[in-house]
Amino acid sequence: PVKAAAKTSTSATQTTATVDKAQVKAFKEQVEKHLRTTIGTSPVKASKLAWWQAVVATVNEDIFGRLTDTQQTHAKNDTRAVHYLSAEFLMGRLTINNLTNLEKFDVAREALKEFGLDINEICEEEPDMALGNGGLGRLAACFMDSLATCNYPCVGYGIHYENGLFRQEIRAGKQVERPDSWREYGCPWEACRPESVQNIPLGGYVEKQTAPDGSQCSVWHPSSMIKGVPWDIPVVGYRGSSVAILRLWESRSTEQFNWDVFNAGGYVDAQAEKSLAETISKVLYPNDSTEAGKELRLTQQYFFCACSLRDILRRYKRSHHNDFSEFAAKIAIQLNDTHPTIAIPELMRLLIDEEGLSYDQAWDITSKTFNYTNHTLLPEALEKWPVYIFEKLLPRHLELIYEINFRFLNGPVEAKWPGNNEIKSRLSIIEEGEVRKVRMANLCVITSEHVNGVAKIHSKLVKENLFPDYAQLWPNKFCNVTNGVTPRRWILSCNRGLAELYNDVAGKDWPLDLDKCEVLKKYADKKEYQDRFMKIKHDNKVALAKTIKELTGVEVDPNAMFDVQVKRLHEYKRQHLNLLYIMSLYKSLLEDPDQDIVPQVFIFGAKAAPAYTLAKDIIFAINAVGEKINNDLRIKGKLKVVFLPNYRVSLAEKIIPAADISEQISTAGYEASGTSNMKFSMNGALTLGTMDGANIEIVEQAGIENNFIFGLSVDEVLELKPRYNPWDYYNADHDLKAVVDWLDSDFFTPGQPGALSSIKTSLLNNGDPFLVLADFASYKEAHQRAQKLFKDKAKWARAAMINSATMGIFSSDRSIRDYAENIWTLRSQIVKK
Ligand code: NBY
Repeated sequence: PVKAAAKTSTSATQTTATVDKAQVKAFKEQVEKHLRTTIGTSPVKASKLAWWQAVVATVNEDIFGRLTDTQQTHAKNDTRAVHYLSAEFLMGRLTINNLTNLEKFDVAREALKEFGLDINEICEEEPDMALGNGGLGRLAACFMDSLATCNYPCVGYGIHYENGLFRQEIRAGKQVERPDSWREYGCPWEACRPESVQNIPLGGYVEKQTAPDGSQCSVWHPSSMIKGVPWDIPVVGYRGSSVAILRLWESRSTEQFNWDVFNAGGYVDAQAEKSLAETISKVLYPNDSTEAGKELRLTQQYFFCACSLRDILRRYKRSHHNDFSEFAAKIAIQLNDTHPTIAIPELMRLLIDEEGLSYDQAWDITSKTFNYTNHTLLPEALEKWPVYIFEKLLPRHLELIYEINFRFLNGPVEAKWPGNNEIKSRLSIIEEGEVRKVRMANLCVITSEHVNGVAKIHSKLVKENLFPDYAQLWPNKFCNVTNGVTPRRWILSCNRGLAELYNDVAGKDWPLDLDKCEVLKKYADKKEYQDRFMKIKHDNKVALAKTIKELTGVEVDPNAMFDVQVKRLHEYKRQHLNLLYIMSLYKSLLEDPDQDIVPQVFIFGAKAAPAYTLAKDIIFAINAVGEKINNDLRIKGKLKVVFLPNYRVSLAEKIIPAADISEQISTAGYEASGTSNMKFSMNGALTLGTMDGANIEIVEQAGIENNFIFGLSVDEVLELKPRYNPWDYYNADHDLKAVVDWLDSDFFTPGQPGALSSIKTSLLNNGDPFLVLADFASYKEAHQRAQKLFKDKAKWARAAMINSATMGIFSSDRSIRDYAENIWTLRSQIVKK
């Protein structure tokens, strides 16, 4: 049924779809109306920013109408809903996505063209909403898109950070952090909802009172109040199905905030005090593993959880008054990692102290309401808060945590392991020691109905290695939900050429059912389709080459193999393994410049946590090595290395569609899932990776023969780790030794000997904790396989097409349906127009 494939020569951003003239005219009129009456300018003098704002205002007209429909449907049916609590939502830009989901992108493009404007240029005006660090935050954003698309009643709750993740500049090869103020000129997508403001108590002390019947009760006397102001960001589902709400809380001071200072005539002092309350939502912590015991961080977590729970309770009580018997039937709460754990004792407190329920009633409800998703096995990344911080900020919550712990240890634990104090101390929420600590993950596991990991291997390790005792107690609590990504953003919006190919071979519904893309497999051996597929890739590479030139000044050849590693910088993700390989390739080219190798461009993007010194050293090393290689005429441009500054969602949308190779090279057992691995594969990159996280499931779908798998397995890592000696590998491998030693010279950093030595030190003297040297030889060999296949254009195209075609299960719609069916028992609701 498919027409000749090669005839449509589509560029990365152009589609050939015919666009309805009347719709274009209407869109144009609306944009012009908003330009004049909402923005207060006119077509002749409007800036690009003003045009963008007018486009958003136009789109919002559609969205807000559908939002009202959605909310009325849910209210009328009194539906069960899920509440996704996450300290991070990495939304990126919304314009192109919302246009795409409303099926208005082509209309908007044509309308703007008639004004003499390029839609992509106009949309470049939009700042990224970078309210997250990495995978965890982006997962939450993809889930919002899928929840809306699949019509599940839901609310996403998070923090309205004034400053998102820092903007990264590279100066003299080094990372410099700059503040990110994403709403400096206002964010036209968000709506403030003053009618839903909350007041949140904090600090103070707990008073013990004896009730008339002789029972003891606790009365919390907080020392201050913080105001929580909600900002709503509507998330529209594909084809406008339903509109989900992302509600982000901003902190403000209240009059109660240090009222005493104010009354004493300290007007100016009180104004200064104000800033303390307003600090709470000021900035996103830029750490993507753990954040060590910072008081402000716990305050942030508590603040947004307390606001969200009051919001949930308020809405529940509107239809059920003070009858809480239906609460757990109507409300599901998902904890995105342990960051919102404080919601557990807060719900207990609200039910007992504010609503007058008994402890048992409150526990019955709470333990049926919460579920917990784990995203990491790194022991240092499991959140633990010193008890003294709790005493100071949340004394009543600490009391409730002790009570939960007491009942747990003396109930289920004592019943299963009578008199076993060793197990009790392992399972306790409280860690004893010089500084007593609250283990947030233990509180989550004890309270939650379900605990899930984010890829099959990860969920197995969560159950067997991280929480083995809990798994003995409650084997059915533990489950898996493999991550996914939204195909609307990660194919349809960012790779229009590929989207059109899928429209042609799979029909237009594939963005709602990604399994449909599998038909492309049937064409994987047909030259005309291979050519079309590779033409799309080539066009995307041409576009990326232009971006690379603009951002770094480096010229790269779109015919070279684009080898990409973009993700947070972490030792376990092993960007330095990639770097060692590049150095060895460079070395062999210097030894034999006429060698027939595939020209390659190595592309990096990565932010390092500002206090993570070694991570920053690795960024510097990549830039130093790149500088040398890119300017070395002897190698005749066969090798280029570029580090793209300020990696973020909008840059990912340009990079991923242009990749040939996707580097997913974490030490096996350390990457919980990975999600960019899925995006790359969907867009036709081949994975060069370890058997870790979701890589395992990706090659299960796409075939191990269509990817380049290398390195130690999870079991082999666990076996080798205790007896690992990096020197054995260093001494046994000439090439490895040479490149590691190269780091110690001043070859890449003239005049600064030792500038790259910290990497060598970590690999040899600090024990190489992530087994970089152990995997080096195998990694090199995988690269050789990749080069060999790249030379065979037909075989490469076939493998790329099979990768793209078989990623159906990695749609976040599938993940969300898994959660809805197995964890939330949530039914979708068709929204009436
Ligand atoms: O979550 C990531 C995992 O590393 C990745 O394998 C997985 O695919 C993804 C989604 O499940 N984890 C992650 O991104 N974590 C963070 O960003 C993060 C942020 C803050 C803190 C800890 C972790 N914190 O303690 O503040």
